[in-house]
Amino acid sequence: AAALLTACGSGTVGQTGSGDSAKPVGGKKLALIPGVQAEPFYISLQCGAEAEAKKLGYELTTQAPQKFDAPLQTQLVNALGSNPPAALLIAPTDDTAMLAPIQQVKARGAKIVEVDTALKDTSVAASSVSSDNTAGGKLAAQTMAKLAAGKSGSVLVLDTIAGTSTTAARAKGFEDELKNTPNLKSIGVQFTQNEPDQAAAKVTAALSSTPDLVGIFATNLNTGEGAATGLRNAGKVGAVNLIGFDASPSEVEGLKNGQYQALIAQDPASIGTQGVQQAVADVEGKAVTRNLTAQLHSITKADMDANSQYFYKQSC
Ligand code: T6T
Repeated sequence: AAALLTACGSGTVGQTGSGDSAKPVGGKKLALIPGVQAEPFYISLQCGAEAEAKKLGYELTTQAPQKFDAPLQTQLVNALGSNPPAALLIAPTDDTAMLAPIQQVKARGAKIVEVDTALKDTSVAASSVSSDNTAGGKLAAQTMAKLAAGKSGSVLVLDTIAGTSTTAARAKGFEDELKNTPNLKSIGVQFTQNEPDQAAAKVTAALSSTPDLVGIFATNLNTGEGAATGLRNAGKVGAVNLIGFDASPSEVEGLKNGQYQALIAQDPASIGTQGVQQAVADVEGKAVTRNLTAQLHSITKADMDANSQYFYKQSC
């Protein structure tokens, strides 16, 4: 009930055009169900999706769970009911648990497009649009190696919740690539349940168990925020290199004041735009591309002004 609900009217709600007898399921309605509400990555994605839907003459309605949580997201998917939209754009919060509810919507006739995260079962969605998250993890490892500048030490990886396809791919890409830098050794991937407090506690524990800790890779916004808190509490800001994923206003502020040494920014608006394009193509019986990616950018304090176009939005 507390989910965020916004609609972008196109003036064509429920219509398929005059004289159009073959009305597809859901008319010109699209539904977007992001991973979590009131969060700059998904807000920016929604902004891109809404603008594109409007351009193409579709109505896009967004409902997001209060937390990045499969049971909460399942309720929203189930609430689409027996009259689903023409297409559902969704960021599955769990690569397995979200399979059954999404399949049910598909069985009722809605086209399925994954935005950001994806299901393990690749047969459900017509199209998946995301960052190349494995490449993002690699980019973070290469940036970590550059920042270490030959210094030896240990590195901690903070993941979110097991079953999150995006952050899992980032962590794996990072660990695989780090093997090419023999002076840096990963002490492993730790899960934080996407809670900043848990990320902070993991950092506090790692600092005391691993005196040679020289770097942390935080695989998303909340893990980064928590890691920054952990380093601040221990007086280790700047002494341990922190690389975050995403470019929320608070992360950008953290980059500016030295809490992060680098951010890997995604292009969420482009994921939303491309997601709607694929959904509409599928609804209209046109060719659909199974996998599409959006650009990633490694940003440091030195080049942040030149990269401000990649910073996420709090509202459209
Ligand atoms: O990093 C993004 C998103 O790509 C990921 O799937 C979940 O976390 C974020 O939404 C950031 O909080």
